[in-house]
Amino acid sequence: MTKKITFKVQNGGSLQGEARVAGDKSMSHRSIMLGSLAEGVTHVTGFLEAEDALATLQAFRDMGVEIEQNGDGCVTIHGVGKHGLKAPKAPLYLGNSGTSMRLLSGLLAGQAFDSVLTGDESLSKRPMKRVTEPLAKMGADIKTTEKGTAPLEITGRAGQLTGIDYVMPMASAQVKSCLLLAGMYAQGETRVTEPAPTRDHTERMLNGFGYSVHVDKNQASITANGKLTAMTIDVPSDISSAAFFLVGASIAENSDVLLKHVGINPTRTGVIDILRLMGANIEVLNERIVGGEPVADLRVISSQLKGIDIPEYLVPLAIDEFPVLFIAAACAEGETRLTGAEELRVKESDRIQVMADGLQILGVNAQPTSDGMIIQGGTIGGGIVESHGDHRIAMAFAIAGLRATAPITILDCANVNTSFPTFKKLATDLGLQLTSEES
Ligand code: SPQ
Repeated sequence: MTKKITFKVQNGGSLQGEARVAGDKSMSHRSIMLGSLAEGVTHVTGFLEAEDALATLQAFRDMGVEIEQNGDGCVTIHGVGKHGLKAPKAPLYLGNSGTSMRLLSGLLAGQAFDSVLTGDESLSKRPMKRVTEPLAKMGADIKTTEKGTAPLEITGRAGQLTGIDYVMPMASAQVKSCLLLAGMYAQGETRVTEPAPTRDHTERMLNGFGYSVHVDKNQASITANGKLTAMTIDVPSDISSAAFFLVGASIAENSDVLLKHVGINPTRTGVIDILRLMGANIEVLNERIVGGEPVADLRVISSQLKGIDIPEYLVPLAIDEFPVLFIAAACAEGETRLTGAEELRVKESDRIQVMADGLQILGVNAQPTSDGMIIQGGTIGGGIVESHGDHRIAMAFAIAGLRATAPITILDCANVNTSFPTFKKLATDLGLQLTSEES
């Protein structure tokens, strides 16, 4: 049986010092996928050795790719080429990772073998029709449960997929990436149009591997003509992990933190924009380009935040940061309103309901709405909150302890290991009074 982890955070304190947070999860997944399909040996540094990205790594090992883990985020992938994957002997288990399942469904739809994708309880509840329906239009054969959830049973349709012109109903990097990966095996052109910009790591990394993806405004297109040539990839720190300390150092008195080597791809920096609109003091230092991705050091100093109406165009650019942004809102002066974020309801948990429930337990006036939340800033009290096995919710409530008036206990925190296994160590090194108990 998997162990239960409970976080206990003492209230108060400040954050000070320097940290390099965990590697970017989105880029780590994609480095394994594309490195496996490349010709030659790809070397990755900064790889996120956490459960989600390791689920992707294991899936490709199960499809015959030799992948060495050399420690400290260094991974060597012996690419098998675009047509070199082998049939897995058993279902591919993808744990908690939506990215693995949705991107792999596109990639595997056009292979010369069948496959089955499974996941844990949370992943098995997440909507998969958003990928299986457009894939079916391309000629894919994927069975889901009646509810449109995993397991996904994929019948390989090598040589039988056809490109489509797809206008996505929601802003989703996973749907976009899924269809681009399927498009690498389809006849003709596959075009994907997004309603708002989402993270573009797939497009950038494919181009880095020498496989052409054409991007024109909000449309990305790809064909089956091309090959991937091995390269080296330096994965920067994940801004979604850095976000916990951007908020923590903003809300805690006497804080001053420098976060090193953080990816600041403009499709990911909504959290900086939102915090700055709230009055945060964040400096972007030493900006540089590393392997086609912008990277910088981020310095953040305590400040009195104020409530805002979060502009809707920033929502997809900060989609994973709302749990901790709700904590920022709870510490701000005045009201913060989030709208246009219904996607938060179908993440690892219903992040609107679960955060509202936890904030209310801590005495915060937080009203969930169908597509967001209205939070009156004020005092955060102590209490026992549920993370519902959602890593970002567990870490967000741990950060809330910095401004709480009494200790906070957070239940069901084992999944912090899916994205940020070094969270507890880095957070305590910077000054958070956090302990954990296993049962
Ligand atoms: O992989 P998973 O479980 O879907 O992870 C999450 C997260 O919070 O870590 C979402 F719950 O991040 C997604 C993100 O929300 C990662 C991602 C990607 O790498 O392409 C894209 C976003 O999802 P979506 O549904 O908006 O495409």
